[in-house]
Amino acid sequence: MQVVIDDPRLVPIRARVEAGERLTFDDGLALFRTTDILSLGYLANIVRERLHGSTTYFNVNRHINPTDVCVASCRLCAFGKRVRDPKAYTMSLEEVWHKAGEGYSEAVTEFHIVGGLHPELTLDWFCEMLRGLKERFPQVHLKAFTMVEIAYLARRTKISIRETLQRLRDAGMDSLPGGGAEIFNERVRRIICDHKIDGSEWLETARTAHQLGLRSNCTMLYGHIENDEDRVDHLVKLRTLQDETGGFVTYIPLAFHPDNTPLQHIGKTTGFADIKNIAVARLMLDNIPHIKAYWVMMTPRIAQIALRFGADDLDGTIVEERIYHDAGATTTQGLRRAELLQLIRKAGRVPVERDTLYRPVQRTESTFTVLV
Ligand code: V47
Repeated sequence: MQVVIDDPRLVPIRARVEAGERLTFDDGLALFRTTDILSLGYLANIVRERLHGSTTYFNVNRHINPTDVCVASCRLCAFGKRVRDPKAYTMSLEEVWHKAGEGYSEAVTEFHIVGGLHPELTLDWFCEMLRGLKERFPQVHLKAFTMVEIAYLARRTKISIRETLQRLRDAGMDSLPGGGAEIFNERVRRIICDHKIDGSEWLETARTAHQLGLRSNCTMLYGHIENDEDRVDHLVKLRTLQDETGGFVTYIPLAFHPDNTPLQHIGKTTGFADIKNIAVARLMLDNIPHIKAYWVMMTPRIAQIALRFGADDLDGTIVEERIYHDAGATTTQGLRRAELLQLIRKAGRVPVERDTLYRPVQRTESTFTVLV
């Protein structure tokens, strides 16, 4: 089929995509600068279908945020609270274990566990939390702690990143989520999250995790004060690390939600920008297997469209989400498995329930088997 490409800047990129060649930094800029969204989607869909056909992944997961106390005070964030804030919360270990079992009857295959940088919770506390979860839910994959939390725990415990990761892994951590990467450019980082580890430390922590055999996801926060160059630079840095380690499983572009943050004056992202960030990622990140349209952040309606613009994953049931809802997300807290199936099928795609590492899951009622 000969599709007409309206934007002449995309014509040479089309040739490279069709030949399976790597796109350059300047290609990335052209992709972010085009308004020819249909051609962009056409190109991203070529790569998406080459890798995954029509298969669209989702999982049955539960988010757990043990604390919202955070020493970092990032301007981008509406979730973190100071330790003495009367609205702040910190769960006890028993509360974490209880929370894990609450919710839908559908048996979850993953707990996604992230929280604030708490000045008093120790590495031993987190190890006990993981051990307790494994004891109670031995079949559930524990995807826990952003690179930022790992680096903070290492600093507070006065041990290396490697040893911190090893101890958490020995206690039951199976992989790491992709949060905290924000945008690697230091100028932007100083404004939106100046108390966080810098971009090179985020990448170095991911490198160490991958060297230990742990897989992780990766993200980029867009739609605040970053420019096109910052976004392309971020994607290229992830791609370069992936060439070295192969440890990233999934990339998730995260749209900035400004409500209740000090950056409230910045408007919300548009559907156009959300779709574009999915498509450009699919085209630039040729070595990262999966691109996730995170429905909480994009809304299920836009996430469904994204399945035709490069995304092959919708994330999961989630049950209870706090980080985006504190920042003004209007989406529901969780989706049922049947709703995810329907969203995918109505987009003409083939749903496949997966575990965290993308092994298909076969279900009978509320139990499951991972097919290896
Ligand atoms: O690290 C925080 C971002 C991340 C805001 O790995 C905000 O499978 C927008 O990383 N507006 C947490 N974004 C979410 C995350 C994630 C989500 C789903 C799946 C996976 C995965 C990872 O959300 C934070 C930060 O980058 N964030 N505040 C905000 N106001």
